[in-house]
Amino acid sequence: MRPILWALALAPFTLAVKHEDFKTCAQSSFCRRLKGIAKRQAESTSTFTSPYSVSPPTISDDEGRYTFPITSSLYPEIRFELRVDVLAEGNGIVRLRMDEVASSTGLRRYNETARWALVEAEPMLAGAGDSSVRTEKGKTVIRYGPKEAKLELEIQHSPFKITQSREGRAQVVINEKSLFHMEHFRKKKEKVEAVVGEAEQMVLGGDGVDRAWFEEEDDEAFEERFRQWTDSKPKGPEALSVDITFPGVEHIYGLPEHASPLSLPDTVGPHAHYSDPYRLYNVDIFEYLADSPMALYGAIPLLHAHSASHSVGILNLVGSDTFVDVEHTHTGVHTHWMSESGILDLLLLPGPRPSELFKQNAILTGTTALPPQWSTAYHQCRWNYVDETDVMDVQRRFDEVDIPLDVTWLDIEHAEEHRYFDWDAKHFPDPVRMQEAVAAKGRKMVAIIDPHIKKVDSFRIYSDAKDLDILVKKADGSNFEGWCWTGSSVWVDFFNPNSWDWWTRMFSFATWKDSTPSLFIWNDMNEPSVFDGPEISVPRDTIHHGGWENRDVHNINGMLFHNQTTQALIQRESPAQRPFVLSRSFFAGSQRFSAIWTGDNMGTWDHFAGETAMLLSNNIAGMSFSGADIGGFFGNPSPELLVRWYQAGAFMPFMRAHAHLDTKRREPYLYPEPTRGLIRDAVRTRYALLGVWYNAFHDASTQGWPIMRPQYVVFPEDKDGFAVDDQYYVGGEGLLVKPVTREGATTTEVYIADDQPYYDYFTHSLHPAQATPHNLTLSTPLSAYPVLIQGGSILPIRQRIRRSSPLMWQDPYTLIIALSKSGEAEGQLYSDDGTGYGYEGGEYVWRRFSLSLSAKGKGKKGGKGRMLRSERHPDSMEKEKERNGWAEKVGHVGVEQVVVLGLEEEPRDVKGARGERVEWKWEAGAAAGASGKGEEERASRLVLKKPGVGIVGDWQIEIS
Ligand code: NBV
Repeated sequence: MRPILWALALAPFTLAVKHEDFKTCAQSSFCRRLKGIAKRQAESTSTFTSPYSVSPPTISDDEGRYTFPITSSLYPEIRFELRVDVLAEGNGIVRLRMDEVASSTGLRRYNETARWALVEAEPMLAGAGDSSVRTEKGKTVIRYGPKEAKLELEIQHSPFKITQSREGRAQVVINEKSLFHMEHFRKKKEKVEAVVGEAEQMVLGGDGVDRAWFEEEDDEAFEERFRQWTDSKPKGPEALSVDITFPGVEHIYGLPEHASPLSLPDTVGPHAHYSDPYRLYNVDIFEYLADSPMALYGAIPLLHAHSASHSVGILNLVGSDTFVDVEHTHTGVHTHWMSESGILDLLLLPGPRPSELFKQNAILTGTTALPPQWSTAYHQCRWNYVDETDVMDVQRRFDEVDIPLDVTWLDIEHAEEHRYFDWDAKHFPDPVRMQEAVAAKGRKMVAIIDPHIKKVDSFRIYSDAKDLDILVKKADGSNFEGWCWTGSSVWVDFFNPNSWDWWTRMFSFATWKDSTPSLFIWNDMNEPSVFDGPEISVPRDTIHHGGWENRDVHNINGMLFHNQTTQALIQRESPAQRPFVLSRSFFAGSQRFSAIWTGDNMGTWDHFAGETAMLLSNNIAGMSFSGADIGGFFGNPSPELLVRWYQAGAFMPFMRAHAHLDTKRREPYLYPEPTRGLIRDAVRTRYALLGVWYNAFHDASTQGWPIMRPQYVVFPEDKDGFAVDDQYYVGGEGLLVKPVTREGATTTEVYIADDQPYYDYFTHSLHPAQATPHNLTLSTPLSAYPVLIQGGSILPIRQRIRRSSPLMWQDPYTLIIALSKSGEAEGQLYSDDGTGYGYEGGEYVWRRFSLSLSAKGKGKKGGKGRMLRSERHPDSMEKEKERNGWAEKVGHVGVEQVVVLGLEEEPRDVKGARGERVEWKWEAGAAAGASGKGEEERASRLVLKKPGVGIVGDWQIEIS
């Protein structure tokens, strides 16, 4: 091991992030230059106007596409072009693209981000009649979208400004602050400091702004140093600045990945919470801070701007290093985006509610792929399970203590000298035997495949990739080499299409003989992490396919790696099985391929507490299949913290425990009671609710809905909930969760925004409906945490928990029905084989359950006259007439119990599907403290035992 590796492995846990490894805005020449404009503007006493104008204002109309030439008065000889596309889908999505036209230098800006991030790089344009354009004095106005929405894009010619409005109200304003600037390509001799002599300073922009004012002197515009590294910057300055204002809103959300609150606090101005902008630059950051705008492993340049009256979104397709300043004022929220390179490719999502923003983003970047169902269950990871015996021990010991487990993970030490694909034969002499033994318990394994490739000719992955000439290159054309776990390493350039088939072949069972269908993949370190590189990554001037620099594609790079791994897993079997790949790095669109996790968190209360907001931010940006290492990667959490983390983890879309090499072993079975029992309860709760999770994943995969939904999404008009980011709803399932993240907390407050009753999921105690938003104070000793069922919901749960989720496929369900204040409820159950693609052809069962007042019971809120129905879900396209293999397979799966919470009185009769009398048990509700012991109010419970119905086919049960 080289010293740096020792340092990583042995670092004491009290160390915090190494700030010096990562650039601040002030240390990045492009950010300095662009922020300089904003600073000078803020400090100046006179107003200055943008030097850019739409000139001349000629417009070409080509079926929803409008093209505007643009010029800058500072550089009259340089031509820019703005293209406005009105898209066919999404009720009024507009795409704005701007680029420099035919630079005399022959250089081009990177314009392919959309190709990787979007489902279709060129989404369909609206038809000619779907938008109209008029040019009047000094402006051009495009009308588009649904008639009633009255969406308009006003392009002010000079100074250049774009305003998007709905029904006459401005919602997004671009260049309101005159910070828009696209640095044009120039030869080094023309660089700003050289050209801004006396004469040049006479070239003025609007209001006397001169070139020097707009482009401050910068010695590092053509070559930049950071610590011991020099960035050769062959294209010189090519940065892009754009200010985007959201009038009339008080909150903006998004821009993952940051360890920051969901509602993004200011980075500039009098209320700045952070002193540097939010940074999007995928990096491997060691011991990251729990509250910081610093860059992390992934980047999604998407924002929601939200108020009680409207929501709008933007997706800024840029893959280069990007800093974003945020400032709230009484008129709205201002953002200032500063990117190192690339064109402007900005999508305006019109909303007008969060629910529509999700659909609009899904149209563009796609939805979460429906994962194999087992991957929504519990994963046990550690760096490292050392050998086959260790792995088999884990299986046995989980069984012994009755804690379910679906997936056992192997970290980097499983590979010989970290040559991924080659198993360490000493510790894993027969990987196939091991995988099969694990699979025999209905379980899976995940092995890590990192992107660094050991540079030794005897390693086939290296020699293949070298021969195919698909490696990332240095500026001089030679293969880039860097240092990572493997020692001296190279990296495949997944932008190169020649790498794709080859990578797929590496995962075929014929090539990778030590793999089986129950082995899945973890792609770590794909920012990529390079131990001896600038900011622990590849130098920006390394070259990818097409001659693009890493600078241009940096944030997209990790997504290409995990995408190709995903494609390889899909192709290794016929018929294809659903893949599972966990990635650390991600970009807009990653949700189509993989799950992600929040990387190397610390086993501390502050990290734990911040995670909910981080996961919510991922979720609203499309990346729903996200989780955080349970227990924290670094450090040794106390039993209390670990229990709380399991309780929270049971309600994260991706549920995995993981730990650093140097931590004490912390598999749940190692703990004495009560810790072990409390962890068991949490994991088993996940398994009981797997059907509910699958419903939420299914909605995410079809609609783009987030799985974790923050308050502003569920209650978009409830202002008091807009900043709440420590509780959330699970999909549209009516489950409200609040992790207990305070040490020693014996009570926890939950915010309730609506006027529905809520029922404790575990105890069925009742929190009666209240007319106005309020806080509930719940008792949360270590054994308890707030999971509430919103009145009006039906949850399909399972009471029998087996050692792994696939073994539960034919176990019966229990329907938990939590009545709304009007005495009704509804829910759903989506199921399919959980692993294949048969569902795409209609091989699934999708039910809608409802409990409604029947005609004779209407008006009487009591227990009379209700009908519980199971019907085909209205959106279902499942096969009914032709053979539906899945429906046949689960035709015998029953509903073993129905539990109705909140009926006002015991029914007189319950008739089953065939008119037979169904047996029931009735427990009347009880007022708070009824027995004098201070207990909470209890909901009434009607339990229908063996109601004689199943999960396939229509039925109804009458409760009268
Ligand atoms: O592969 C080792 C670790 C892994 O366990 C962790 O989850 C990753 O985020 N990996 C990072 C590399 C080094 C960590 C210090």
